[in-house]
Amino acid sequence: GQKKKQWGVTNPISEAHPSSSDLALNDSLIEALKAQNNFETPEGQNRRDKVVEEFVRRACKAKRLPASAADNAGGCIFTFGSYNLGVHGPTSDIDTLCVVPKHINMEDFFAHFPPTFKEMTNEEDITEFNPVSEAYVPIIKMEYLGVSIDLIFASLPTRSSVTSELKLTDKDVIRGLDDTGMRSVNGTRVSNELRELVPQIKAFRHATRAIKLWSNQRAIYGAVFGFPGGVAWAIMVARICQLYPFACGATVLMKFFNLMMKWPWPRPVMLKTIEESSLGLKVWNPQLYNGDRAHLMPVITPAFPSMCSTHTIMQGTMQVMMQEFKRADEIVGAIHAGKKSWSDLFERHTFFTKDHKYYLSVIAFAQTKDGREKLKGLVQSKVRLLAKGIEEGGEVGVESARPYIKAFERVHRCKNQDEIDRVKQGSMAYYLDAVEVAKLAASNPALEVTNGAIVTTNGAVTDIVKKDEEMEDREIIVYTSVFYIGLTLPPGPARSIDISFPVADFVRFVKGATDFDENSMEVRVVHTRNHDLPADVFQPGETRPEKKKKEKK
Ligand code: 3AT
Ligand code: MN
Ligand code: MN
Repeated sequence: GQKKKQWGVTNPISEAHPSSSDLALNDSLIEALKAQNNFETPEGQNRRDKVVEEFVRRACKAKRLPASAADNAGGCIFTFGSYNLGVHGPTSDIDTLCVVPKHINMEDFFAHFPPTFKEMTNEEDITEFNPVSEAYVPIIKMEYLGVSIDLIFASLPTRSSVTSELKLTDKDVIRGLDDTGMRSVNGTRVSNELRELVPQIKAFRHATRAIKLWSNQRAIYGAVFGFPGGVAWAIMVARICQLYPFACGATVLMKFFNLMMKWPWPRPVMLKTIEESSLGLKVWNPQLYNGDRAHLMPVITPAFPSMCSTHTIMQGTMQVMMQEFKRADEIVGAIHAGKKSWSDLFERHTFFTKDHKYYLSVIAFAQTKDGREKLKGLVQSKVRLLAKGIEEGGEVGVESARPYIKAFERVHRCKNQDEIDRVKQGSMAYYLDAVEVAKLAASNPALEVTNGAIVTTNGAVTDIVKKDEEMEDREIIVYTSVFYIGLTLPPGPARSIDISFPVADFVRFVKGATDFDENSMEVRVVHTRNHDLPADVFQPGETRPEKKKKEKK
């Protein structure tokens, strides 16, 4: 007989094809996703594909640098991320990788690509262009024809030419790459291999879209905060697809929660047997490495060298996820029974409305907008470690600490140093919401709010201290990004909370970073009660926690 292809490392659980009721549930799932604006419109998709085509054409030309001008095998562009997987939404970016032969190096790329690309492109088509050559993964972030594009770069040390025939999944491609190069090609290699390991791409895409939406709504998305990121969630879904190779998206989704809930963690989720270490490269191996053995919910990337995509998951975030799997499993059971609908599954979390009584506000303060952007990245990358420090330190009075998955960006208008100091401490008394910022700029033509300073028509006023002393009537605009950590206290009578050690460690980490400018930035961690949470953390229609009135005896 015909040899059947086995998907993944075990036999499938079921090879059933969708029943008519499965298909009906799948249709209603797609409707629910559409209602959440999860898909791009056909026009949007069309435009996006055109942008990619145009971008690839220009980018390929632009990177044909002087040294390689003679040959026409100078490199090519690949995509990765949600666009490559086909699970992107209307606001997704397009993640692109430019691969070039050995004679073009990183410096060449950052020196020549930006001017060349700009030269050959209409100025008004590029609305943002920001090369960051010093990043962990050097990147050019841009907005081209209204679409955000991330462009990263890799030079292959074993190739003297690179054409579109290059298969990036070939192991040979990474021979001789340095760490930075390895990181740059890894995203595309993982994404391409993942697509090949999935039995039906359509079911995978629908289920992955649903999981991305669900995990964002439930605030359990993002590696930087100790949850799975886009790739990790996609690998988990892909594994379920392998176990139900003929199932439609809705069925995969329903099986997903049950299997993940019962998964015998820390047994890894993987899509194929891990290729052994070679080329001198480390591969995830809990038998060999203590670090790997410590991973609580390992989800392993398929492309060599396999890594754990979920190494940031902590005790507390894992616990939250297990609860969410359980909740979702119950809801999909009810959906299956016709008692609930998909929108119940995608209901927003209650992180700020119900889950906690005590929060930490991690306040990143900066005098300029640019400073805030820098500091936000820095603080964001450490917030999870603060939560971990609190959890692991056995701190008096705290059982678990859960980071929220996004920062709140705020603008404040202050009169003097005293008010600025209060903003640093979390005060919202001088907070400007977006409407007020616009009003401020419109109402006073003499004032222009730019880049963290009030600029008068006579010239820039940038020095806050000077403004305070000499320009009493001027107002000072300052910026914060605030991260929240929800604390769960042990049951029983309330005890005092002392988290001064992990907080001190965290602040030291942040302030020790090279990007931290002590003259214009500040980072603080303050306690916030649920009824003191600022209004902008709530969605319209949500009930804010209220201070309980003392009961009369
Ligand atoms: P969107 O639909 O774009 O929101 P996505 O999964 O494409 O979802 P990103 O574009 O943020 O997400 O990321 C795509 C990949 O790029 C994921 C990861 O491998 C890599 N990546 C993202 N952010 C960083 C970062 N700060 N440093 C290094 N790699 C990153
Ligand atoms: Mn993306
Ligand atoms: Mn991106």
